[in-house]
Amino acid sequence: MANIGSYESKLNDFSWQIAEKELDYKPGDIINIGEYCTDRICRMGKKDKLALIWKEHSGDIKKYTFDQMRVHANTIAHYLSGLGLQNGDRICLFMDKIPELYFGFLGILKMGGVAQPLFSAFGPESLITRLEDAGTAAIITQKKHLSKVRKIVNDLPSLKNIIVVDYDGKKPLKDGETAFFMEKEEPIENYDIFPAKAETPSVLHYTSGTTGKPKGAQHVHYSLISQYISAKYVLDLNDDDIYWCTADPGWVTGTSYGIIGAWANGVTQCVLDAGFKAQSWYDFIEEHKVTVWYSAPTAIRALMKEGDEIVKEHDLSSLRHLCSVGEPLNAEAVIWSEKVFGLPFHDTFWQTETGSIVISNYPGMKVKPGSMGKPFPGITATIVDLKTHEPIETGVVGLIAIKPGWPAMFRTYWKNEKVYKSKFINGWYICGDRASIDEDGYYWFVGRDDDVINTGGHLVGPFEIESALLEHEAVAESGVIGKPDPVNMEVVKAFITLKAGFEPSDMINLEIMNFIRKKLSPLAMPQEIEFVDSLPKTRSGKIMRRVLKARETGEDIGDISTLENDL
Ligand code: 6R9
Repeated sequence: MANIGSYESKLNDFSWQIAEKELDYKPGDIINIGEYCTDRICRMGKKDKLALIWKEHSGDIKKYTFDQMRVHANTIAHYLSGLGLQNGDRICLFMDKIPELYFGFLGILKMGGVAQPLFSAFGPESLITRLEDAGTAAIITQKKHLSKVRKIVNDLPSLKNIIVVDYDGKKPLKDGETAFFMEKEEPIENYDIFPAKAETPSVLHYTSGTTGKPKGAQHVHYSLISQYISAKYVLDLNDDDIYWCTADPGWVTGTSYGIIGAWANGVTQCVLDAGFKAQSWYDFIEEHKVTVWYSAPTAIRALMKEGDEIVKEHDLSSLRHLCSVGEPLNAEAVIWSEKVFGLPFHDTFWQTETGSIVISNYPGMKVKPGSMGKPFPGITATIVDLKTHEPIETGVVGLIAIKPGWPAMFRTYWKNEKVYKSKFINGWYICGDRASIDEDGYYWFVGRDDDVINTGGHLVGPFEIESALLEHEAVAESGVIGKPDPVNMEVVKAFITLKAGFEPSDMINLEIMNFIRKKLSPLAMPQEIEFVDSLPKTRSGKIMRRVLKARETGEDIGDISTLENDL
C-alpha cells in the first residue's frame, strides 16, 4: 500500500497539520530544516543508518551515516559562524555534487544562514549576476571553480569569504580565501542550531524570467512541511528505500527533493557525481539497488535513445517507483518505461517558486500517459483564462493557477517585491504555464506562457543570453529563443545581426558559442546561430522573440500589429 493510501480519500482528509504532527511541530515552535534532516533523524534511532551513498566519476564510493552527516553539518556550521557569518547572511554553494555540497547546505541552515546554491557549470557572468543581486557574504567552492570566483570577487564588495573545500596547497590562497577540510577539521559533536521559526529565510534559488535579470525565489524553513509530506506521498519514500534524485542542487529539485524531502523522511539517498551516460546510470541503479528514482524527461528520452538491450543487460529489479519533473513528460516515455522497467514514470509538476510538488501522478492512481496528474492534497489548483485570469471550463487551455498558502510557497523575489506581487492575480498564484484540465480532473501541459527556454529541464532566460551576446565585439543585436529539440525539449538558438566590418563565418559562429559557454554556462550556449540582416522589432524597439520562434517552428505568427519592420 502506498503511503498516500487512496488519492481520492486523502483529498478529503488531508490537512498540512498531518505533516506538522508527524514532524512534532506546533505553530510557534523552532523549525530548522538542518536540524530536522540530521539531529532529529538520529534521535529517532537512525543514527547508524546510511544517509548518503556517494559515487564519484572516478568510481570511488563514500558512505555517510545520519550521525556522520549530522556531525559534518555541525562542523561546517561552526566553521561558518567562526568566520563571523551571521544568521540571514546569504552563503553560496558553488560546487559539483560532492558531499560538502550536501552537508554544507544543511550546515548553512543549521547556523541560520540563507543557502544560495548555484550550478557549478556557471561561468563568471552568470555567477556575478546572482551574487551581486543577493549581496552574498560567502561562497563555498572547489579548487576547480576558484578561478571563476577570482575573476569577479573584486566587483563584489559584500563577498568577504571564499571557502575552498579541497585546497591542495600548491598555489597560495589570496586575501579572503580560506581552506576548509570537512573531514579533517575537529568534528563538532554538538552545535547550538539557530532557532529558526517558520518564516525564517532558508534557501534562495535563482530562476530565470523573460525579462530582466534572474530573480531570487526566497524560501523559508516552514517549506519543510510541504517537502516532507510530498516526498512521502508522491515519491512514496519508506524507511527501507534507496532513493536516487538525479537533479543537481543548483536547481530546486536537487534541494527540495535531493536534500530536504528525503532526509527529513530519514531515507538513504545516493548521488552520482558524474555526467549522463546510460551505462553508468544503469550500473549505479544495479550496484546500489535503487528503489525510488526521481529524474527528468530529457534523461529518460536519452535513455530511450540508447535502446532496450542495455536495460536487459542490467538487473534493475530493485526499482519500485519512478518519478519525473522539469519538462513535459511525453506519453511515449511513460509507455517505454512501462515496457522496459515494468513501471511507469510518474510525472510531477512544480517550480522553483512553488518549492514543492503541486500537481502530480500518485502511486496507486491511474496514470494517463502524457498528463501531469492532479493537484497535491492541500493544494487548490485551477486553470484561469489567459486574459481575465478567472477560472475557466474543463478542456479549455489557460494558465495554471494555485491558491496561495501552501507551506513551501516562495515568500518573495529577493529585493523584487514588485515582480513577486505581479504573480498574484484575483487571489491566485499564476504559474506562467499553459495547460488544460480534462473531464477526470487530470492536468495536461501545453507550454510556457513566456519566452523562458527549458533546455533539458533547466530554465534559461533569453534576456541573460542576449545581454551577454552584446558583449561580444562582433554582435550588434540578438534575439534568443528555444528551438524545439527531440531530446532536450528545447535548445538555445540565437539570431544575430553583426556589426559593420564583421562577416558571418564558421569561425565567428564557433567563437560566439564558446564566448557564451564560458561566460554563462554550457546550458546557455546557443546550439545554433543564425546570422540575419535585421531582427523583428516592436515600434518601441523591443525584439519580438515570438516572431522569431514562429518563424523557426513554422507556426502562426499571431498579432504582429505592433511590429516595426518587415520580416
Ligand atoms: C521543479 C522545476 C519550472 C518550470 C515550470 C514548467 C516546467 C516543470 C514540468 C514542467 C511540464 C512538468 N516544468 N515540471 N513542464 N511538465 N511536469 O523544474 O522548477 O526550474 O523553476 O522550472 O519547468 O515550465 O514552470 P523550475
